[in-house]
Amino acid sequence: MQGTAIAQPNIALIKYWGKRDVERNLPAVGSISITLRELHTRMSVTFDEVLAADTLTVNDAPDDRMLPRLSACLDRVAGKDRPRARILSSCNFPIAAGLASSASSFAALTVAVADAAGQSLSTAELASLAGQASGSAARSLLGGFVELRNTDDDIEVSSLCAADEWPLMVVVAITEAGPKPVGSTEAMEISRKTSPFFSSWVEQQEQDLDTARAAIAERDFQTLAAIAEHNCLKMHSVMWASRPPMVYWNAATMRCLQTVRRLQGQGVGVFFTIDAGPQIKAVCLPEFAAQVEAALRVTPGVTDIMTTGLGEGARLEHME
Ligand code: 2P0
Repeated sequence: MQGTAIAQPNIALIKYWGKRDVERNLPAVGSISITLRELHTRMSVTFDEVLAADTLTVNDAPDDRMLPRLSACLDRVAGKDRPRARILSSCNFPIAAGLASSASSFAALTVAVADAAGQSLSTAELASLAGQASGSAARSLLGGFVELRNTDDDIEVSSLCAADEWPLMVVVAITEAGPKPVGSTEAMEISRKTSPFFSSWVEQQEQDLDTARAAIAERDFQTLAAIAEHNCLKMHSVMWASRPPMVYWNAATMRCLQTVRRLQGQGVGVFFTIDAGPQIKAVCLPEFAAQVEAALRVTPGVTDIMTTGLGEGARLEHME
């Protein structure tokens, strides 16, 4: 009746933006991500027949905001007539600020609730369930480089390369820790319905996935850097051209981007990516991590820095 799991967020190098089926939360496009190591979310689920309703505690404080989405995830895994549950969540990084907190939360929750319900599910089953809760969550089930593909009527995830087979580093520059103005779920629908670039975005995605997949197989950093930056800027162009426009960047985001460009000009192996928030993620070869971190730390507007390697997928944590 109890399960605890831990999962790390992932950062997409080839992005998921847009849905082909809103009801089932199926993505319009495939995506490729890296799972991080140092940032994590722990989710603990305890079913209790005595409880009248699900409860949620986030970082030791009662917090109902995410409860409807978490309860729906519990229903999908354990059935609607399940006992109510006490959910404890802890997270060591800012929530809902474009750092993929929903990915690690729903990956950990799906694994934890399956265990609490006494179910032994395959990665395919977990991916389908986690993906219905949050599209990017299915990718956090696996470690290292992960591809999410659309199948005929669902999604599937696979590992392209383990974390230790290409140990890239990621420097996350925080420019604003507050929650984002428009959540990704709503923003994606606005883009699909209004952006004149949305159809080209979807059409070109297979080509970007092919390029990135081959670059990862060959450990070709420059090719991966070029396609990841291109794909990221295309996604933001889709958002900027939406009505209303969605601009997640702030002035410091742009300054960080210029810092990365300057480093690249000096021969540093680094590239940027930006999600639905103002933070910059600078992905780099391990030998340049200290230099990238130092340069971003002194970039005006950067309030915090987190440097992390690549990590493993979601897993159960057994209590002593
Ligand atoms: C990604 N993002 O691939 C992209 C890039 C944000 C920008 O996946 O609606 O929170 O819950 O399926 O997973 C954020 O979207 O969206 C996301 P839902 P999710 O990482």
